[in-house]
Amino acid sequence: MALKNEDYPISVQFDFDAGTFAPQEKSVERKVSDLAMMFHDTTAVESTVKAGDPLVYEIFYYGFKTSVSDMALGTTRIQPGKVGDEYYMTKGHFHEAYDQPEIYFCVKGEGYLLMETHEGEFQAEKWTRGTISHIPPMWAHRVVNTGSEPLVFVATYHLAAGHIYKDVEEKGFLKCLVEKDGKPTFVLNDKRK
Ligand code: M6P
Ligand code: ZN
Repeated sequence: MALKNEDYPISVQFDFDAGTFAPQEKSVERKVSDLAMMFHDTTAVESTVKAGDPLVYEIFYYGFKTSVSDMALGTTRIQPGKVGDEYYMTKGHFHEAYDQPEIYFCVKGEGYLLMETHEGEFQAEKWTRGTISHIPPMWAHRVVNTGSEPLVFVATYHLAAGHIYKDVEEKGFLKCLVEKDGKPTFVLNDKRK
């Protein structure tokens, strides 16, 4: 089969200090207002948005699409911070394709990877620099930054996986991470009580 331009090997360069890589295809920013329905304290959401709507996280993408494959790279940089007592986190999503897994690699910072199935199985993985987690198909996934510096993780997945946000927007994850007595603490999500 004749090779097309996109079928040749390609590399990008990761910057461990910045938590980004170059070249990039695109990037997306999410602020507190983009995550308004995700945090449990709606009054704190309102006042944080009014006070300047800070950046929560950025995603940098590269899709290594070839004529026969669709491996993709995403790097996410979550700022340290809280809305009320709840730590900054990603929206979290299920994959559209039921048979698609993903690998997350924590390269900077500390926090938790929360995962949950439609059947209500919940699992949280403690993350420090160097933790690599496999997210099996059919588990929703969200990352929470409980540290005092940016949390950066690298994701690899197939573009065919797709994202479904609806379930997480409506019900959240079974547990939230809030600061209690200065420590990250799991509490049951109000929407599930
Ligand atoms: C990773 C990948 C992306 C995802 C991003 C942020 O980089 O899983 O597919 O978009 O994290 O997560 P979310 O889409 O839940 O905001
Ligand atoms: Zn995913």
